[in-house]
Amino acid sequence: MIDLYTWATPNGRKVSILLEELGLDYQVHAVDIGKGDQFKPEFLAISPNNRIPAIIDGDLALMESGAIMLYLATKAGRLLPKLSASEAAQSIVQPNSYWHVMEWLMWQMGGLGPMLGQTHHFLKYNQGKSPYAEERYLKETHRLYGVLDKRLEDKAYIVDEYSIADIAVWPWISRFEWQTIDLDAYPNVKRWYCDIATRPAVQMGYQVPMYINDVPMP
Ligand SMILES: N[C@@H](CCC(=O)N[C@@H](CS)C(=O)NCC(=O)O)C(=O)O
Repeated sequence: MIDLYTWATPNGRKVSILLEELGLDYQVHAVDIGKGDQFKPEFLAISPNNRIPAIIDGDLALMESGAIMLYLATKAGRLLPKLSASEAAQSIVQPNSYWHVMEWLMWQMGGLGPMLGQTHHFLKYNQGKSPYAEERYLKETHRLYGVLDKRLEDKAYIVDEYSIADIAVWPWISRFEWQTIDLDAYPNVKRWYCDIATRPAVQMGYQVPMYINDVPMP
């Protein structure tokens, strides 16, 4: 049984959706980041950066959603392409889809998530306080949507088959309304988003640790 420490945010939903997709047993611990639960010593012992999500699996405590996703997909042997046994044994690196899943997971962790997080901060929660920041992050948000739209031009999923790359990106796009994004301007993102939204595991994982709203649909 995996313990999941989470809240109803894109980073939290990345992990709950993945756990649902993998069919792994887990129990949920709600960490109310609005009330400061993330600063409690018992949570800091698991997640020293005072951020959700975090998991405990046996002796292993993990923070950082990207690391958690890699761990869970590796443990289950699904949603992350495998390096061949000979590659792993000989430390040979070949240009296969494993590396492209890594590439887009890192894109989400280092770019999409942090930038859209700033867009939420300035455009949704602090509108009018910093026109410069609003303009900067909205422009960056459109740039990132453009990059994703181009990537999805000739693909059903971000890398060949449905993978943790899609699951990492999708919950951030689910906040398109917060970001003042009209998905009609990004038709490939819209098609991909709507397709993934219909998955039962996505519908379930979105509602962890509690129901806030239905999955937003354009
Ligand atoms: N890089 C981290 C970011 C996690 C993160 O920013 N979590 C937010 C919620 S989405 C949080 O816990 N915020 C609490 C705080 O800012 O104190 C990850 O991907 O896990």
